[in-house]
Amino acid sequence: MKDQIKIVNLEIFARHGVFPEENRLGQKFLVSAVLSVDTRKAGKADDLEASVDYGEVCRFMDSYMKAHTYKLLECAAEGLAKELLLRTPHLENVRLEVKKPWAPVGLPLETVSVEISRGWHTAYIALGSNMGDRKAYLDEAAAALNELADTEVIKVSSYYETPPYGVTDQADFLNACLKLRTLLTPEELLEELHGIEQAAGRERVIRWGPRTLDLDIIFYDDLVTESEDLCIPHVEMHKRKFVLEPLHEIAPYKRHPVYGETVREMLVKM
Ligand code: A4P
Ligand code: MG
Repeated sequence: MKDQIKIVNLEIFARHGVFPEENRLGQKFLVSAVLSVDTRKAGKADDLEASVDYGEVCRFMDSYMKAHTYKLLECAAEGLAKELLLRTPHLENVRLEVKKPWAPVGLPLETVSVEISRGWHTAYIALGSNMGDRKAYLDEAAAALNELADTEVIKVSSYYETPPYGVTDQADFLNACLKLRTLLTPEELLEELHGIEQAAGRERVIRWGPRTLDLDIIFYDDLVTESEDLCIPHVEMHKRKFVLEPLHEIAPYKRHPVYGETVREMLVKM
């Protein structure tokens, strides 16, 4: 189990609710948080800087809950979790419960609440371009990903000149991989990738054909998922030197969650 810092039933007077009276008069909310933080360093050095200051977290939760007026507890919890993750160093995950003991239901209940768990995820993205100013497209894609509010680019590989794979009568590609951390779900991340491809003038004409910019999700944590729009890990990644080579530069020992092999092992087999 990860180390946890727990805050139980912080009492906050705020104005969330679907009824106008609730927004006007306000009522009591109780907020609990389980903060996943590696406390080992702080525990050995007795240094607050290496951990999360729960006093600061309490003060922020109090001010956030008071500064906004949402209809739904879901919305208060979602916004609070996101802001906590963005502003609190060392915080990896937060489980938040927002209780409303005076919920105007007209029946004698003890409390109603919404509980959510949110955290940082690590994803690897493959980048490719074989039209126009290829280097500029890759540079701009990395910058655009880093500019997303909930996403931070951590590592970018070198750029590799590669012969076309699949449809071979087209120009050479420039390929790269990057590592990012994000609060986005895989579906939300894919949507952002599509937006960045479109901003680069990407037109979907031929499958595997020439493109200004192609962005694929290779890994998302150790998630294994498939739907009509999204397959993670990327189905073809283990067959593609143009993915494995740059990926190996930034994550040689990352293990494929289905095949069980590291990136290095997959590359050696090519
Ligand atoms: N999709 C499903 N899973 C994913 C995922 N993990 N990441 C869906 C991203 N997208 C995923 O992709 C089609 C649809 O796949 C997406 O809308 C998404 O819903 P696309 O980018 O529109 O079409 P595509 O790129 O033409 O097809 P595909 O199969 O993604 O092609 P690849 O795999 O991207 O290959 N040779 C070299 N040397 N370097 C290259 O970069 N790239 C390709 C394209 C061919 N040959 C190449 C290179
Ligand atoms: Mg693609």
